[in-house]
Amino acid sequence: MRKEILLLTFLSVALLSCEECVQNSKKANVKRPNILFIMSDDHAYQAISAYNDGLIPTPNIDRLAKEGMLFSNASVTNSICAPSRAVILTGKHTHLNGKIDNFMPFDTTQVTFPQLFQKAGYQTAMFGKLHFGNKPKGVGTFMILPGQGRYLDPDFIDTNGDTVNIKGYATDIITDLTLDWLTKKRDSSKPFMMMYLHKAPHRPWWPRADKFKEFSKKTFPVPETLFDSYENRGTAAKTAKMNLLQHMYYSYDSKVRPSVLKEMEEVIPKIDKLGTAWEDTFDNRVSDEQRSLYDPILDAIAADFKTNWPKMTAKEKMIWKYQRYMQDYLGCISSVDDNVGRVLDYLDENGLAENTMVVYTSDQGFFLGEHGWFDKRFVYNESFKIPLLIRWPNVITPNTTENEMVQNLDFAQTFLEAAGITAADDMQGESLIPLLTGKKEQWNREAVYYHYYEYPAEHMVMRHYAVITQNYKLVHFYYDTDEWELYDLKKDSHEMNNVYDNPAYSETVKKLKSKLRALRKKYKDSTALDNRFIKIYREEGLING
Ligand code: SGN
Ligand code: CA
Repeated sequence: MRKEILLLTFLSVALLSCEECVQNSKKANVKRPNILFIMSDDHAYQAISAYNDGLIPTPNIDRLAKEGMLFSNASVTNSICAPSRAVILTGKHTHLNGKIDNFMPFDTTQVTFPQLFQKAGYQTAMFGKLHFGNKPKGVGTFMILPGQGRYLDPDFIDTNGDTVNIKGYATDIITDLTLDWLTKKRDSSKPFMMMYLHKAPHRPWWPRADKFKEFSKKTFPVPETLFDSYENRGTAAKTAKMNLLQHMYYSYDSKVRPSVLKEMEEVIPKIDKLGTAWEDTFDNRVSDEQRSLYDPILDAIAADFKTNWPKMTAKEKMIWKYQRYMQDYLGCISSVDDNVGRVLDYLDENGLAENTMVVYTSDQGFFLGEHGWFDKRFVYNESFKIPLLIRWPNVITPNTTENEMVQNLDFAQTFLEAAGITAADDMQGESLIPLLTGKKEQWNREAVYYHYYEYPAEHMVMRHYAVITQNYKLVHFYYDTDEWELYDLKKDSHEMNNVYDNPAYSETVKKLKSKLRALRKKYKDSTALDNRFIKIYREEGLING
């Protein structure tokens, strides 16, 4: 197989510069693989049955694990949406591609991997959520959601820059667009690189009406750390604003109608001041027909809330919010899984499965009640780790699990090598091809690097960078604090005990600090850069003080 890949590499490098070679390769019938990159927004690995069978069956996504490889230790370099997407596209850490957070502009002079695919003769397309810029480079056809996008009757921006409104449910529509392109626009004489990018299951977690009904009747197991009181941790965990009980909105998130909250003003803490959010994401978006499907479930939630909420203990309230959260979040995922199934079936039925590398991942992890939280941002496992499943028939041994530490930073170089295209010199990841092809001896990564910036901002997760190995996680929180945390991952898998100050770990701290310094140097990150970004934040008025 390695030989074939080398051959592909040789041919494709030649393809970049030589039209004659294009003809020759056609004659030689060398088939470069198609790449189908499927990414959902905020899909926690805990909510994929191939990773955890306790929350929801995802038989279609699981097919990729059965027929390919599941990565148990895949992670992001910065657990937030647009930065993750910029890392994936450029193969560079956020401090180099400029997209350190959801606000900072992406440096559009950066080379992205779709540009390299397009140059090498691939047909490229993108459907769904990108979350920054409305004109992705190197993408022949696209229909992307503006910004975060909507679940119901969403708008899309097309390749001409026009805004098009499409009636229906976002997850279904994004799939329809993908299948329509594969059926009608695909040029079968060329390989394709398709990015199929779901908005679901991002907040505010609106499932399609039938799934809303189905999932609102379910009860889910409560995570062990739901009632975390953040002892033995530093300031960051204590001050983050993403606790289900304290920071989740009753209407916007838990779907209690605003009118009900108004009636109950005396018993509800005033955290539901989200302006017109309910109207913008639901009330003003649904047709009368859709509303009639949602109404009975909203009525049932309202009745339950009115009767029971005032009588509940704090613990019961937390569990109520958790169940409502899981019902909607997992209802959204159920649609994602169905639709992934539609696309996989299409590949099968049209003879495309064999020569297509299919990747399923998420732009970051997500807390599903662990530590009492929703959202992400922290380097703690649920937010740092991502699902990653890759199927590539005849290359990857089916039903294999890979435990090596890999990152979204590695995707660009992996896809490029699979297609035999030379990566840009300054890409910072490593191709996963040795792991996919069973050549583990060519892989020797001992640690990965993480850096989160978006603070002060929504959810108030402090700035931090970290080094992560298979056994330990050393984290430095900075900016308006200077605190270190160390987790012994083998003994403390839930990351509940910061052992940084425990003398038994002083040698470990020393070694990890030296690793961290080396990684910051290797990836060209530095305190000078940290300060530069803080200065820009201040100048742009994003930070007060
Ligand atoms: C929105 C959400 C946040 C979420 C960010 C970033 N709030 O602002 O809860 O952390 O997106 O998410 S909402 O009230 O607008 O729903 S990201 O995945 O796009 O980075
Ligand atoms: Ca996201």
